[in-house]
Amino acid sequence: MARPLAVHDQHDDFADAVRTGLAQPQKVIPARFFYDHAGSELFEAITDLPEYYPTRTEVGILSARAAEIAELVGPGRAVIEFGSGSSAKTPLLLRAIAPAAYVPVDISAEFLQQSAAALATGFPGLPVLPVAADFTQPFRMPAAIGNAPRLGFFPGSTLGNLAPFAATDLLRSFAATLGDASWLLIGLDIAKDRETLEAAYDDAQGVTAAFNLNLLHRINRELGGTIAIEDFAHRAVWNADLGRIEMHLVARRDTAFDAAGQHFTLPEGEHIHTENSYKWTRLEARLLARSSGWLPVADWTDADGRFALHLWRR
Ligand code: AVI
Repeated sequence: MARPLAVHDQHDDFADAVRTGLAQPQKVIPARFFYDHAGSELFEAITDLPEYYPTRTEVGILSARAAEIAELVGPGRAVIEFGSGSSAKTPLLLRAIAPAAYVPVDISAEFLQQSAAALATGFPGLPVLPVAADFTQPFRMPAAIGNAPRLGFFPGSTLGNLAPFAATDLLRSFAATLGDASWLLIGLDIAKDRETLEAAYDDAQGVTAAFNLNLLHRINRELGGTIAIEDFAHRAVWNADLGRIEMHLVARRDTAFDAAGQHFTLPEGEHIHTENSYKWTRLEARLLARSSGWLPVADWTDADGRFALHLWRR
């Protein structure tokens, strides 16, 4: 089960974020709070939806291009995955590139142990060296990887859930953590037509709606919230000017509730902004690399040009 950007997820942090975010003129709750247990399971279900093309498209690109990627990066690399891999993507990469070691990095030690153990059984002889750390901050590599050259792996367009300035900060931090002569393989979703994008974030079965509304359930469960969930509706909209899908929770009628020790009122139509998911053209992705200390080496898309896998180096 993936937990994208599930950092700083302590209770106090959530309470503070709700108190601060709901007091702002444009109400906001950061997307990292989606990923409690229920939210992580809903995200897993999203990745299988017919409308949510990124996951299966990225897997397709990786399986078609794994040999080419292996040829470019060469054997004997330590693969550092930002977020612990549990998807089909990690084994595809590891099988192709003959790595010296695999280092999954995740904030949750428990989650990390489980996914590292599951992966290790499929790769006997490969040193699997999990690191429990917040990968949005520089962290120290396990000494056991020695001088093996490093390849960072950051699939899933997870970078898209960060504002552009935070995305460049994170990519710079990856560069510092991975060091000189390192490479980065990163999956980034591509900007495309409104219809495809909005369907991907507002599916017919309502799984993405449940994922978004789970934030309100989480406030009720964890922060003594009294939110009438049925007073809110899920909305996903493509903001073409900013190149991002936005998710909101919109008040369907005038509503009021207590949460995290405060009282909040929302008139009908007021909305809480819960997620941005940035999408990039090829040129934007290359500029993003250059502005954060990386050199674009190669990139691949699927036949419909929906999703891209980029290979960068220092
Ligand atoms: C985790 N992240 C890359 C997903 C995305 O597409 O932005 C989260 C998501 N939100 C709604 N659907 C999926």
